[in-house]
Amino acid sequence: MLGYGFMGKAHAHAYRTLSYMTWPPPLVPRLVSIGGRAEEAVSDAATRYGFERYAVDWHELAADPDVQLFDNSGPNGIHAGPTIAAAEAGKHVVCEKPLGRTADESYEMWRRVAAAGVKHMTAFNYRFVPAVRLAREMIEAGDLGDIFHFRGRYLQQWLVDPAFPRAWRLDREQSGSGALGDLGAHVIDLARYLVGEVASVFGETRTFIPDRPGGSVDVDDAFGATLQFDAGAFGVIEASRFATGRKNSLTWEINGSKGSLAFDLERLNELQVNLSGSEPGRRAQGFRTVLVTAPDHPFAEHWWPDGHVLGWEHTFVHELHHLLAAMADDTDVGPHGATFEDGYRAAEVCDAIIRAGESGQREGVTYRSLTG
Ligand code: SOE
Repeated sequence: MLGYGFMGKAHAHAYRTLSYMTWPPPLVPRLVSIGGRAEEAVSDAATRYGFERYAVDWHELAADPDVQLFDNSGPNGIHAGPTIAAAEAGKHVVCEKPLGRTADESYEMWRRVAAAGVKHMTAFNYRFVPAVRLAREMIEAGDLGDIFHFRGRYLQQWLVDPAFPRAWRLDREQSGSGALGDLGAHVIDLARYLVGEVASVFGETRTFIPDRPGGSVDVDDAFGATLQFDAGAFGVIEASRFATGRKNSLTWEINGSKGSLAFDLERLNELQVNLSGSEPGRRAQGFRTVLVTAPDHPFAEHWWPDGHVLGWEHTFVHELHHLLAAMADDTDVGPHGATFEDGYRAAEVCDAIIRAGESGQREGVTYRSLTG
């Protein structure tokens, strides 16, 4: 594993938990080595998370003969080099989102890693919320009919304070973009997973505070965009780090000819369901709350009796379990896991939103294949 901060902790927790909660696990993870530049911190992380050793140089991790899966939980600027090197050394790879800092970098990652013939997954963990998987199953089964709307937003507040210093997430060289790639990429991935491919976008970005202690900010603090989906649906999406009062608010709603679904990450065990066609009459119409913890709900087999709710950290358990199963059985990571192609496609949508902001015009989204 490269990176021991927030995401490293979430992934390490998942590897440890899945090895006894999902029974029998597809593979039993052995936490071989963890990498990071600050020796004291990475050595502490190795002890705390249960890794056998640590490395301050990622080349050591990528070349380690004991490593079979390389988990890149590091900042965006070190996604490409180490992940490609590990894949070319024959290791399966999982990389945090956004995959690369730009669509070009993401494409290069997909191309090189696919050519290495290893399994690859972009860590869009919200695909692995049970309510999100249930929504996907319902949409695939036609329960919503024709989809008209996707409405999604991801709101945080941590940049409202002008004294908050410039960190790596505010530096384009290290992060690629701001709220767009960090939060918007999740919304875009969910839009693609639930509704389908995005054909064109219109959008704008904003930077409210361009100068902070430690330097200037050259990424967006917020963005808004409209999406035209291939299949005809209309999307409206938004993300911000300036949404005062909102901590980690990821919400989406989908409206179709036969019904609607709505989700809120801060109530992640619930799916709001309105199947208008099956309601008894207009006066009784409305959304009802389905608690997605029943024995026949997605991922329930790993956990507790009905009603014993899950948390944010469990999305990573499901996600990494899925990847280990693909490795063990040589099955595809997609369509439920996001592959590097999915990571690349989300990046094309992000780049198109930036282009639309610059041009003031609707921008088409074109996707490259591996052959060109
Ligand atoms: C920080 O904004 C962050 O950790 C994102 O990087 C994650 O992808 C999101 O899940 C939570 O917020």
